[in-house]
Amino acid sequence: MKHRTEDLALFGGPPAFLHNRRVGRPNQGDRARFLERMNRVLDNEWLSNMGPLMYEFEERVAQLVGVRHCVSLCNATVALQMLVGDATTGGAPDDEVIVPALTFPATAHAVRWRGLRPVVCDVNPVTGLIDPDAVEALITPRTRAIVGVHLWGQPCDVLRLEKIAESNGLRLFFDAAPALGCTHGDRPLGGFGHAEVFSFHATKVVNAFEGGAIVTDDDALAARMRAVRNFGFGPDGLVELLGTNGKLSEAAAAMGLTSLDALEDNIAHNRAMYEAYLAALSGVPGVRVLEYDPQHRNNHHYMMINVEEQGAGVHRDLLLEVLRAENILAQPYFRQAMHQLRPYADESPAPLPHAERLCGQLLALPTGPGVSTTDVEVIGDVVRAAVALSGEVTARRRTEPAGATGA
Ligand code: T4K
Repeated sequence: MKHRTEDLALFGGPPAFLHNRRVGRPNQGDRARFLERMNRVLDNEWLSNMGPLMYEFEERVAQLVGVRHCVSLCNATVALQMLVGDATTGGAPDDEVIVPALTFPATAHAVRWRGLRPVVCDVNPVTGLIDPDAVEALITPRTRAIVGVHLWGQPCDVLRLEKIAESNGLRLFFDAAPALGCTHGDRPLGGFGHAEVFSFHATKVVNAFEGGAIVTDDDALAARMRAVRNFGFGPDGLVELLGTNGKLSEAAAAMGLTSLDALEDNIAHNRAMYEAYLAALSGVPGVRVLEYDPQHRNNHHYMMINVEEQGAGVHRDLLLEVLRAENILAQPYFRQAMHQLRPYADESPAPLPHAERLCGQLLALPTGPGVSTTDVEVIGDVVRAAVALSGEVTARRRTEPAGATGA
């Protein structure tokens, strides 16, 4: 336990870890299985363009989620672009798509990338999920679609959003990038709205180096998405739609399958780390582990805390600095709300107070296979020390410029 500011690595003390503990360390699964799959890929001499491993990956994901179709893609951003484009075919450039303010920039960018207007919506002050009342208030005759985000694997208010979309004749998609293996009640996320999108980025609970998928029960939508991902080629080999190149390579599918094999073990490990963090951070003033509705299953891939400066005495960003100096590579997800991002700053001048506040308070702590319960105890001790010494830490950071301490 660090008792004085001098003990903190930020002020010259020895770091808590020699090798970093970080958010987003890839879940690679069994390396021998991956190499065996890669050997098959190389032996097949079929590296991309709808190969056998890609189809196997799609089948496995569709089965896991309980939907008829999984259209695998090169990443989730392209998946969102494809869905938004499909929802607004034949529309006008000022067509609107409602997106939450608290998400990764990809959600809003996908809308703008298709030349449409993302209308940014405030979120629930506790969960950070898109607020259905705020969604309703933003619907105009130009609204074409709503994109909810299952932030940190928590389900959006899917049933309410489905009703809102249906009664207003809107398309409803869910950005489920962080939410594979999560549920709403007993139903896996992936089966709600018109379609949902998963990310299989290196940092996600299932990693395919880079990858994504659209999952849906809509046969016609799935057929269009299969064409769009392949330059618009239809089953007869003729271009029938405006397409892109969104294909998932065989190497990505090999990693995706191997990582998928380990999904349940990873979720069990993450849950154990989550419980360990609850204990390690219990009673630290101003620091709260985000708690989830027990009716739904979370994959606990993101280990989120809320740092309230007033109670903790230290701002989230300074706590982040303290942790990073200790080789604890936490991540401030997210630093800015969507309407604060430069490309959108002119469009939605109204403040969105809940999202803005959460952007200054949320922090993702390391979890996943590279983190043990002992590590969690050490991380908990550093957080506890930073809060206990907050007055001095804040004062020293103000007077001692970065670098002067060797940090
Ligand atoms: N919608 C939502 C809600 C999303 O969260 C995301 C992606 C998307 C859509 C778009 O999905 P994709 O188009 O990417 O499929 C990371 C990921 O790049 C991004 O995919 C993810 N969300 C986001 C939440 O996290 P950064 O900017 O934080 O990445 P970076 O490079 O800072 O790395 C994060 C941590 O992961 C670090 O601690 C380092 C570690 N890391 C990273 C990589 C790439 C590794 O240990 N190994 C690695 O290979 O965005």
